[in-house]
Amino acid sequence: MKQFTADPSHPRYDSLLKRYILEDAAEKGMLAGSALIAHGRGEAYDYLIGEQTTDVAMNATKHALYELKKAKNPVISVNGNTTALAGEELIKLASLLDCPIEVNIFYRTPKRMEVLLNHLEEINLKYNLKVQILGANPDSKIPGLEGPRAKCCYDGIFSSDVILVPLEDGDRCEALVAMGKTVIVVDLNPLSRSAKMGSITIVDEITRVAKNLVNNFETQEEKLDFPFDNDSNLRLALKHINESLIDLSSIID
Ligand code: PTJ
Repeated sequence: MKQFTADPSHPRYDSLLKRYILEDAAEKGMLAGSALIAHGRGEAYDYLIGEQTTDVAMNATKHALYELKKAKNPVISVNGNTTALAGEELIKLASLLDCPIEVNIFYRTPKRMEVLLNHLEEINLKYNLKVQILGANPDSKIPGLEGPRAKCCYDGIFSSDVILVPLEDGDRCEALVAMGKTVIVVDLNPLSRSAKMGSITIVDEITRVAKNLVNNFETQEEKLDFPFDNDSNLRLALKHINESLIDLSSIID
């Protein structure tokens, strides 16, 4: 893999770095064939959002943290893109929550599973953490789904009451909600089916979200408005995009 040579002063440095990380992950066999297309769609929304964590997203993040901390059996489900972009921070979060991480991918092949599981175990070793990494031996099924994407672990996703599922697909999100779980979605597209199906949708980029969850873990003040209303959360996210577009159009004169 070629070296990443962009200068940190480059205005698109963060975006270039994420692309590089994903290219590298693709070479290692971690990603689905359509992973870069999915990332590109996310990038387009992030551009409209302003490549920042909005107040709306931070509020959803704090609600998510509240639910994860009070859960009996929380779990973090990761796919290829999420593992590549935010594996380190999510392992740290799992360690703080004392919960497992489960590799649960849409386009499941034994080879991809092996590479992703090894990648996460290496992060455990690097930080001297002991997070349980599940996914190698699925022994349960998500009811209502067919095919390999339904496979999951009883001690992880199946028994969880609160699940963090970044970049999830709509069907599986719906099936997890139908199991009675609190489903925390991370998706830059507030119009996606998962965004609409989730219990709490964080409309933000996964690397920023993972950092915010870890950084707010100890310090979070519990001044939150309950109950969390995901429909109004999504409406506010769309309002932010609408307002940014109006601001952006005013500079093209
Ligand atoms: O690793 P696998 O096999 O589980 O496959 C993972 C992908 C992402 C390829 C698969 O789940 C997929 O095709 O997803 P979709 O249906 O394209 O949805 C991905 C959603 O994530 C889109 O709505 C994007 O806007 C959003 N997204 C992409 N990158 C990011 C993101 N949201 C937050 N942070 C990102 N970095």
